[in-house]
Amino acid sequence: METIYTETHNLRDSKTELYGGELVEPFERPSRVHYILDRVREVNLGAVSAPIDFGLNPILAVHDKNFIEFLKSAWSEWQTEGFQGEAMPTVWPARRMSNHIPNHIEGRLGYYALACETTISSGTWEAAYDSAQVALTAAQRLQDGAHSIFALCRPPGHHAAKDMYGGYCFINNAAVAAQKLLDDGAERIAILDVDFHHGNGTQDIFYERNDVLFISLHGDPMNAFPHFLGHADEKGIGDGLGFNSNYPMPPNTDFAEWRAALKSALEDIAEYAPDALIVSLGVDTFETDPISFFKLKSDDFITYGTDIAELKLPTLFVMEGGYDIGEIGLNTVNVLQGFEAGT
Ligand code: 7XA
Ligand code: ZN
Repeated sequence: METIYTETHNLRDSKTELYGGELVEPFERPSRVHYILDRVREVNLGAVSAPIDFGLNPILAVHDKNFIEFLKSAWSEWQTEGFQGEAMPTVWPARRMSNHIPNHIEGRLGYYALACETTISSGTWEAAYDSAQVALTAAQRLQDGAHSIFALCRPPGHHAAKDMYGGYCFINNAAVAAQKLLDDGAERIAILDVDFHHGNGTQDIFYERNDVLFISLHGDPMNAFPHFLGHADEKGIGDGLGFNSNYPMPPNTDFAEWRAALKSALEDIAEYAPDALIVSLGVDTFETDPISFFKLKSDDFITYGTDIAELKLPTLFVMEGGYDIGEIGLNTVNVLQGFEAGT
């Protein structure tokens, strides 16, 4: 399986994350991807190739133009104010407040952020833009006939909504890739999100549409980030009704329980008969992930990769989360090798 990768992700190297009331070194850091790439090379998974630049239009096909303009300029606007730390929101349009988009960067950060752990700093926009290009290039490879492809995206994307960032995400790489496949002729795309966290951004983007089936397996939002989306009763609206499925699961969920949800999701995907499958691949379901509460073991990642291969669909894996950095390479590549073994 080919991997699409660019070292531009290193530009996303923020120094702070608000966690437990402290500013700590971010869990989402460049070394995550270095370990994954090391493992890709160690097992000779396949070629590692640079992305093509598809420009801004495919990003604007799923994101609000003003939001993208904000992401581009937020860091320089923040610096212009003379602030010394990294850019983070401190105020939100909470219940019964106005929805005017403020001029001041402090207000616009609150308007466009869904959470405040994720700072914006030097190089954030450039890395996020290239991460989307990695996903777009991977989508192009599927269109060119590849059966499977790995988009080693960083920063991740599945929390980024049409006009919101947060949860370490800025541009929704999986959504951008799905939209490209549709715009280039596909009729139906399925997105299976196996990251520990609910893919609220992907759900938001496609919630009223029936050309993308979105299914997410994740920690119950009653107990896990993003807390305000990801419940089982969120089924889509309008044309999208019936094309959104959530499988929230409780603390300490083990592989048997998780796999039962996966099997149900795979049946729904098979019935939908998409032209291609996009897997939002986060390995923060691992038993020792520092910010998650599922109990998958390293071998389980091989098993479920093989389960996904049974769909026999052209499949694009898009990297999302995973923070046990010592094991992130093994667990991620286990999924890809499991998939190849089942192909
Ligand atoms: O898939 N999403 C992630 O892995 C990031 C979740 C961010 C959680 C922040 C909670 N303080
Ligand atoms: Zn996650």
